[in-house]
Amino acid sequence: MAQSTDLNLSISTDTIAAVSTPPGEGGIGVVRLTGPDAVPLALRLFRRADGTPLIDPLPFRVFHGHVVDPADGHAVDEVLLTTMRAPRSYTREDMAEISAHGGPVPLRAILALALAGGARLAAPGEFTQRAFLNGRLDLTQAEAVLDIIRAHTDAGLRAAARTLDGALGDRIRALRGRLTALLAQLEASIDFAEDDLTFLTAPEIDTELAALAAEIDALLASYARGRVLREGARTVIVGRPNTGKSSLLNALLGEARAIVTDVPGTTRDTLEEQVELGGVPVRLVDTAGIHAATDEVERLGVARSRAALAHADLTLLVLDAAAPLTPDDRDLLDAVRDRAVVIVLNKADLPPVVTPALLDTTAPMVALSARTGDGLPALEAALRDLLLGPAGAAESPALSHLRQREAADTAAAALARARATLAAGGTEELLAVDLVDAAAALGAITGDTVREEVIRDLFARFCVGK
Ligand SMILES: Nc1nc2c(ncn2[C@@H]2O[C@H](COP(=O)(O)OP(=O)(O)OP(=O)(O)O)[C@@H](O)[C@H]2O)c(=O)[nH]1
Ligand SMILES: [Mg+2]
Repeated sequence: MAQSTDLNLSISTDTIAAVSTPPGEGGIGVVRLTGPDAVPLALRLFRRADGTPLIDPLPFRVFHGHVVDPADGHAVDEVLLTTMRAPRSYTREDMAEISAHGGPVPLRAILALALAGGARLAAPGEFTQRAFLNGRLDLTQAEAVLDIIRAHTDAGLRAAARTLDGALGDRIRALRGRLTALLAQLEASIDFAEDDLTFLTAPEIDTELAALAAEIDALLASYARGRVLREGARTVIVGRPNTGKSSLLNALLGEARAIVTDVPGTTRDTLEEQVELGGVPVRLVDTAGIHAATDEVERLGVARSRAALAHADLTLLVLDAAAPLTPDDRDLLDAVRDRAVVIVLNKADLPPVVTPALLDTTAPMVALSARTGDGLPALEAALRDLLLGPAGAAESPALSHLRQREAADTAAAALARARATLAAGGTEELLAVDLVDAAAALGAITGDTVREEVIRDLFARFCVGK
């Protein structure tokens, strides 16, 4: 559970209301209220099924009845009302939730009555912002709420759920705690320098700094995985003409999306589709075969293929394993040498001509047949390993937002400065400055030491009602 923040943010204590379910039609829709007047306000709008008002309801119970317009006593909709008492609610304030029929008109009418009754319309993300300001969630958990709502795949959902559970925040706070302990030691050695006491030696301090730096590096390395799970990986299929790129796209999609013919140069423009491969959300891009093009349309297509290649998180280089390598194949093998790439030896249903031994590369290779589907699971496994790291790593908490990575970068830089200061025989005071910077940067990730604008920007990305 998150610690309460030591920020001096102005906590608004008025009562706010919003429709918390998405616009459009649904079986139910929810109007949510939070703040000191949330429960009495909801009660003023509510009549039980037998027509009597509800007075002093038991919290955490659901009541059946109607929302009525206090002005004329007319029933607006048949609803369920739930009341919650602080601090045992999402915001840690008193809350009321009115579950009505999920149409825009009844929900708007109920919201209008709540606003007329004294509530203010909630700003985007204001419910979650209150949960943060009241210490129920840290910033990594607030961001995980968004990641859960926007998850593309089950694996992405699991990662976000672990962060919401506090796994990332706990790890950051543990690191920050170690920095604080080190600082306390340094301060003691500054204060009691004249006494004959022994404190940590420079090598001991450096060992701890190196260990902390390694942990932060591991967190930084987790960002690639966290981002891919959250946003998906842009995966570009390249190769010379006719190797079966479009056939591979179709096989991975499970539908005949791209035109496939035996004429080289069939695909003339890039084509993008979203799929899930091995639990990873993937944006697949099919491209025109790369070669020395002769006509103008082909030349433009090839230029687009090269541009797509430049912006790929991952490349699938498709070779025709049933035909000898051509100079175009060799050029492409060179072009992808330093990239995250899987070499696909396609047309494995035909007698092999190109074998792994012939290719001078350390990249992972998968032999498959886009025509029969043989070998596709091996390609999914190779993709998953490249994007998420070896199995198991996916279970440890990962940074998933650029904001978090930038703060971790700042912390890593401060630690590197601290180690340089130590190596140069700098004073404890100088060392302490760097350690304070590193601790503050880590605190920014969880929201313990973050600036008010950052918090405002972050919650502005939420919708109203969250
Ligand atoms: N036997 C066999 N033929 C395949 C396989 N994959 C693709 N082909 C054939 O290879 C030819 C070219 O396939 P495409 O998928 O259009 O190849 P491409 O790389 O997209 O070609 P361009 O768009 O022209 O660059 C077609 O005749 C396919 O049927 C495979 O696994 N086995
Ligand atoms: Mg094609």
